[in-house]
Amino acid sequence: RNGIQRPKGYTVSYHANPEMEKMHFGPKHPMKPWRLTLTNKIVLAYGMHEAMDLYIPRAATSQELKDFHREDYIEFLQRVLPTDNTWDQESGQYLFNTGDDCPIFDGLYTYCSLYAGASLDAARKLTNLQSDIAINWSGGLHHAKKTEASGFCYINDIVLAILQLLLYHPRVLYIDIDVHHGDGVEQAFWSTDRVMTLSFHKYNRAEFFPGTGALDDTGPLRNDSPGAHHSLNVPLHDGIEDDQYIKLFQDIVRPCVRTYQPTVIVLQCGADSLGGDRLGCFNVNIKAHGACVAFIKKFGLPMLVLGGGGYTARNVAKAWAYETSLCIGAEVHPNLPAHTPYLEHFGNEKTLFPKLDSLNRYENKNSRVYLESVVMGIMEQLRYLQG
Ligand code: TV1
Ligand code: CA
Ligand code: ZN
Repeated sequence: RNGIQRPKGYTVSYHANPEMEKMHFGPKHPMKPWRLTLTNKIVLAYGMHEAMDLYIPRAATSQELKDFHREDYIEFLQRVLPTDNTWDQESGQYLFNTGDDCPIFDGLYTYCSLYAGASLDAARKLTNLQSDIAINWSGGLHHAKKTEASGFCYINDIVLAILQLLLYHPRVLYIDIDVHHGDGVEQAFWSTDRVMTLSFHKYNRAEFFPGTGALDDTGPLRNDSPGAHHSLNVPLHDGIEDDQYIKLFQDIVRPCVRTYQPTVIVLQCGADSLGGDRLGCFNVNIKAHGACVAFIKKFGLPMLVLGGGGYTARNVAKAWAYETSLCIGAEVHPNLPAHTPYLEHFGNEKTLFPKLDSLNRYENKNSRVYLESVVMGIMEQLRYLQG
């Protein structure tokens, strides 16, 4: 069907639980789990399922969630109801940082345990050697902390998955192309040299969430701490363009892999770094976003591919479907198959690669000189690791 064949010589697994997709954060909230339905419909319409092992993952157990999160926080998530009063008089705050960004909605705990379960299953497929590339578009929720929710994230499935990988792998490279800084993952592995975190993001301390991830935030300051120089950040301004983004990504990732020599790579593919995203501010097109996935794949290391942000659902779905095709090494027709469900949702853009229209472009504030200085800053950090 559609000429989509299993990749030769390696296995790709795809972890998706349709139960997740029905969840609602609330009417005005930008996070729409429904974008996962749209993604899966495109993946299936192209026949990509023929080329992968499909799994409907189980929910993570509360015990598994406690491998990273504190017990009282997990118990809160398990118990709390949308009708509960979660305002704490003493601190003058909502409990565990829930509220506008991280509302308590119906099925919240199910939602959390499903996306975390999917990332754990995906990580275990890699450590079992049952797959070489494992995909979970419902995961990648990089802001969640040990004891609190943050930025639409409750459970940090990435941290849980990396903890699994660390049982078998000496060095994990985590790469994050979400437009926001991957602060929760960075913080969790701040003091170890067994995980290198690398986030590309829009940075503006005062005006853009979460306000961390400056070029000189690189790990503990004490040079004798193992984690020193193992947190890398690529702070960017509005409007970065395709060719700049691809070159920057390659110029930074290549030396990171050469220097750190990871045995597995975790890639968070947040699609809010695409042009036209409701919360983003870059001018990156789907092909360029996908070029990052294709570039990582070429290293031939086991790879965990996760979702993340992405708030213009039709673009998120196209990007993640295209990136699925890159993982299986299939060429797909640039027009969405005529039998794709919800095709009407894509209006008159039936192509996988819509052109970013000029109304949605941000003025490019990233000069060539600025980007060169960022690459130099990263190279400087890597020099500390060469011993
Ligand atoms: C309810 C309804 C919540 C409408 C939140 C945008 C909303 C935002 C909403 C929103 C919104 C943020 C902050 C301010 C913290 C707050 C999945 C007190 C139109 C990984 C998370 C961004 C990004 C959080 C998550 C950010 C991810 N932006 N409308 N909230 N301060 N929060 O700035 O990295 O993509 O915007
Ligand atoms: Ca990022
Ligand atoms: Zn984001």
